Order: sequence, then C-alpha cells, then structure tokens
Amino acid sequence: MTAPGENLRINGDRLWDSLMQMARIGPGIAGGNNRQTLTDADGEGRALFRRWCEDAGLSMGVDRMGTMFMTRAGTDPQALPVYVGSHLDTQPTGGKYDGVLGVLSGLELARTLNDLGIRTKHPIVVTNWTNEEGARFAPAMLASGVFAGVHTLDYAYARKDLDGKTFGEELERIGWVGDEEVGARKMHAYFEYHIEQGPILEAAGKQIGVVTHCQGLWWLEFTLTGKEAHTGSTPMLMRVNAGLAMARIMEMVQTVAMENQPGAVAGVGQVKFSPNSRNVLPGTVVSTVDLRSPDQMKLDGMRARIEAEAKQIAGALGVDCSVEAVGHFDPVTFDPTLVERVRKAAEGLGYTHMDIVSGAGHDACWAAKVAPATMVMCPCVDGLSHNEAEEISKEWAAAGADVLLHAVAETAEIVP
Ligand code: HGY
Ligand code: MN
Ligand code: MN
Repeated sequence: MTAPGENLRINGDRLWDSLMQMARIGPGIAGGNNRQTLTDADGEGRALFRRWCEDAGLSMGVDRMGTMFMTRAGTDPQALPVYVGSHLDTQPTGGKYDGVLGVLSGLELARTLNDLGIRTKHPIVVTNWTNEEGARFAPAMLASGVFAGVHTLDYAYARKDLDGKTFGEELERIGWVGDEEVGARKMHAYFEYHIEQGPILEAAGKQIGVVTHCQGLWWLEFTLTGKEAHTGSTPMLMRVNAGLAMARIMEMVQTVAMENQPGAVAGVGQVKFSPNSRNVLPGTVVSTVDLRSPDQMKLDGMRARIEAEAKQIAGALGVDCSVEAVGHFDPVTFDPTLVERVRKAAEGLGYTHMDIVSGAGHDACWAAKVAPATMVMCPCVDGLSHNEAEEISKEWAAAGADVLLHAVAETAEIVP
C-alpha cells in the first residue's frame, strides 16, 4: 500500500510549456532573456505569473518591496505556511531558467496537488522575490534581504541604477508596491529549486543537487579618481591614470583568488569609465569586485587583502581610491532536517543525487536567517549561466521539481 502522495510526480510537459511561455517575455537578442527587475518586461512577467496562479486557485499578497506571495490554502489556516520561492527577474543577458525554474516549479507543484485533489495541513506559498539578481539595483537578493531584516526599506528604495533611477520610483512606476509590511510573514519552512549555474552535477552525471550550504559573498565597489586629460598630448609621466589603476587591481584580484584555491572565486563584471570617451583619460572609474568563498576565513581574508592592495596600487599612480561594500552575506548552512528530506525524496524517486555547495547566491540565503530553509538543484549544460545560452533538459527540470514536490508535501503534511 503506497503512502499518501508516495508516487507524486509533477507534469513535466506543463512545467516546460510554462517556462517557454515565460521566456517569450523580455526576450534577449541571443535566445535568452533580458527581463531586468522593475522594467516593463518584469511587470509583464509578473502579470502572467499572477494570472496562472489565480487560475490555479492561489490568492495573491504583495509586500512593499513588490514581492509576490501566492497562497494555496491549507486545511489549518493557523499553521505557518511552507514557502517555495525564487525570482522572475533576469540578468541583461540572462538565461530562461535562472530563478524562473524555481518560481514556475512552485506553481507546477500547486497545479499537481490540485489535479490529484491533495490537501495539506500547512498552506503553501509560491513566492517571486523582487530583484534577486542585483544587476540593475545592487545588492543582489534585495527584497529577500529586506524581508530578513538585513536591509531597511529606505535603503532598498534609495538604490540607484546606472541611469540614476531609484528602486522605489521604478517599483511605483510598474505598479507593484504592495501593502504588506516586508518581513511580517512568518514561515514554517522555505524551499528554493534552482539550476546549479555551475558544472558539478552535469560532470558527475547526477540529476539532483542536495544543497547543504551556499558560499559567502562580498561585492566591493571601488571608485578610482584620476585626472581627465587628453590621451594624445599628455606625456606618460604626467598622467594620473585611473584606468591603469583599475587594470592593475583586476590583475591583483585574480592573483588573490588563485592564491586562495581551492574554494575561492573573485572577478570583475562591470567597469564604468567617466567620461568614457576614447581620447580622454578617465577622471573616474567605478567598478565592483565580486569575491566569494564557502570558507569564512578565506572570504574575509581576501576582502581585507584586496582592499589594502587596491589602495597601494592606486596610491602608486597618484589615483585616489575609495571602496564601499555594496553586497555581502556570510557562508550559509541550510537546515539539516530539510536537507535530509530533499535527499530522501531524491532516493525515493530513484534520482541520482549528490550533496553540493551553491556557488551562486540565492534568496534562500536570506530566508535561512528567518526560517528553516534549503534548496534543490538540477544540472545545467556546461555549467553555463548568466549567459543567454543557458540550457537545461526537460527531464532535468522535471526531476528536480518532483523532488521539490515531495519535500514540500512532506513538510506541509498531506491530509489523508
Ligand atoms: O550573484 C548571484 O550569485 C546571483 O545570481 N544573484
Ligand atoms: Mn538565480
Ligand atoms: Mn542569477
């Protein structure tokens, strides 16, 4: 006799179809997505997700950071809900699955429980966090950070994009300022399903990543101030070259990361020259160094060394150097009980699996500060992500969603 829900499986075709429909909103130029947070495309994606959820009988709540909470009622309204979340916003040259797989798998989980007439004691809340990527408004995981009490609402609302627009203005403009106090909701547990965004699972031939930890992160924004001058008529020894300082800092960052192997990464994805004219030496250079490690000592040691050596490099060139930490979270340990539940679900479903540390940051990292939390991962092709060519298979997507379904259903307690 099978236990209630023992053979639960999601509808892989329906999940894949939802992913492909969402991918049509905010299309990139190379097959991926550019659905950056608080753009009109983000607003369109939110509206589609809301319609799908309401068609599935879920009721919507929105908080003042615009995070969407879509609730499937439980039999005990007093029971704290089980949250299943991720994000619909993408990088400027993002893939179709980063974040979106987790949100739409949460919806698929609700649709499947509806199809099978399965009730749970705890409500289940499918969540779309605002601005997970931090590409347009730093830091990443901004809304879940406010929810966890790491950032204030005012700090978040004041964050500016490269055009000087603020988060608060843009959230208002797309009409997604909700009425719920951010963080007022209490969670029984939080699950997030995500593509690995790295090569480990595919290389090991495993279908499921049982995520035990997430590495910590610093985003250090450097502002280098040199002297704007003519690139043709200014003698080399008279230059105060902020661009050269940035180039040497990037080389140093690479050296620091390589000297902290294994288990450390660091690099630069964004450099803004001003005035950014091809025959003017930059007056200012602004750039964010992204450094990460699962090891707290390494993480903080790298930060201290990069800041100190950057000041020396800039000083030797007469360039002024200031630095601000614009993103940070310590290495995260996910809830062992929930991790074991994911592992058992993978085993029970006959999926190959392995424990894994997440290289990328996720909203689950902040959710873990306020509730028991964990993640499920599926492989991605060549480990490629934050690239329009990001790819997974329908089978991988479905397997992870099956595991998510079982772990969530067990946590939400199926009512016979
Ligand atoms: O940067 C990250 O790790 C995440 O993709 N926002
Ligand atoms: Mn993501
Ligand atoms: Mn991402």
